[in-house]
Amino acid sequence: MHPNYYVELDKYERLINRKNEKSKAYNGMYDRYMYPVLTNEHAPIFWRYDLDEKTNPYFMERLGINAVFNSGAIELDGKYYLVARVEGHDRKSFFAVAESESPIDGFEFWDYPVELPDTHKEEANVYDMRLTKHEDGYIYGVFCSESKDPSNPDLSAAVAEAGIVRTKDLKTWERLNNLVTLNSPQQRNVVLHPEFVDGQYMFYTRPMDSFIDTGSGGGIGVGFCSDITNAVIKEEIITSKRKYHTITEAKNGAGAVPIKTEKGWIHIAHGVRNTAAGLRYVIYVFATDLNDPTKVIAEPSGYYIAPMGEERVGDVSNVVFTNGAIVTDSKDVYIYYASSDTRLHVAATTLDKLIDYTFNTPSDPLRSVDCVKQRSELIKKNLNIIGENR
Ligand code: M1P
Repeated sequence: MHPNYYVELDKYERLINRKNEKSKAYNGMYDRYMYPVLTNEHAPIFWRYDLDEKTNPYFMERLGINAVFNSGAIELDGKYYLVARVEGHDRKSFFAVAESESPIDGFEFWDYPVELPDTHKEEANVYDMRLTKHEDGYIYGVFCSESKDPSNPDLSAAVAEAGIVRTKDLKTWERLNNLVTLNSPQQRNVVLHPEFVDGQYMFYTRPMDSFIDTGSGGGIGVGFCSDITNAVIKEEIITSKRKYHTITEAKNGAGAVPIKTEKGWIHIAHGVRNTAAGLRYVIYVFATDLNDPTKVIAEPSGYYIAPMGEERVGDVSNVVFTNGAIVTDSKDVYIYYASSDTRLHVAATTLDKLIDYTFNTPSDPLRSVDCVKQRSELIKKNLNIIGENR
């Protein structure tokens, strides 16, 4: 064993054992935590270094980890599990399970990353798994399966599809056929709804004309299929539409698996707009009807989480993105969100607060003049309250 191993191990153990603390930033909607729950430094040393002094005399990192971010999340038997997107120095992403007794800190990766069955030989990259505990008894992982576009000579032309795996224990994964959407050439940010709808599996989709641009894809859609092992969606119905001059103008996409509440399904999704400095990704919330999950019944104005402070900078700056949240039996909600495609954070709230935010925050009036009216009404009401309390 190389002696430097113990130096690095000490740093790693201090990182894993560091207690997280609530950040002082306040908005009443959720608490941010000061430290990321997963970073590239959370990758075990034995994933990165060859510990053998003979073959690695200088104790060099041989297979470095560049980033750990967008993570599916699930609670099983009182423990918290994150299935994170881990990206090597070689740019390829893979999935790895990190486990903790606590939702806010102490996450440690299992010894080995997830070894997906190699059934899709054209696939070059996989990322952003959403974990759905489905009422059929399986835990499904739906993720982006990315391949080189064989019909386009451009070296960076790629095709994004939704890959599907299922498991009961996060250890053994059965790979199913990739989702087929007959009317959309590409898909990313696909999420499986946890319940059957009229006896069918329901997916949230995000139709796209090409790898980056949604183009004619109008927003987050839903589609149905009866056979999950050979999932084919014939028709997508667009539910949360992209809108001009809002946080979703350029793109949006489903995030965490929707949360069932007595008032509706709450979705924690992402919206993208273009700026002179490039795309800006924020997290937003909307709700759909319990009896008709294709119908949006509430959509608070603007963003729920935007990149803040150090979160603003990373490999893809000005991005926050979520693909996992956990609701505990005591109705606490933990939202795992990544910043700038680099590291993973947690924000904590309660189901009551999330419901209040979703159903009592005003919606976007879409025009400055109406936004001023909306704000002036709030100011007037508040000035009266302040006056009464003088
Ligand atoms: O780089 C920001 C995000 O970009 C993609 O999201 P979307 O498909 O909405 O553009 C995803 O690749 C995601 O992984 C990434 O965080």
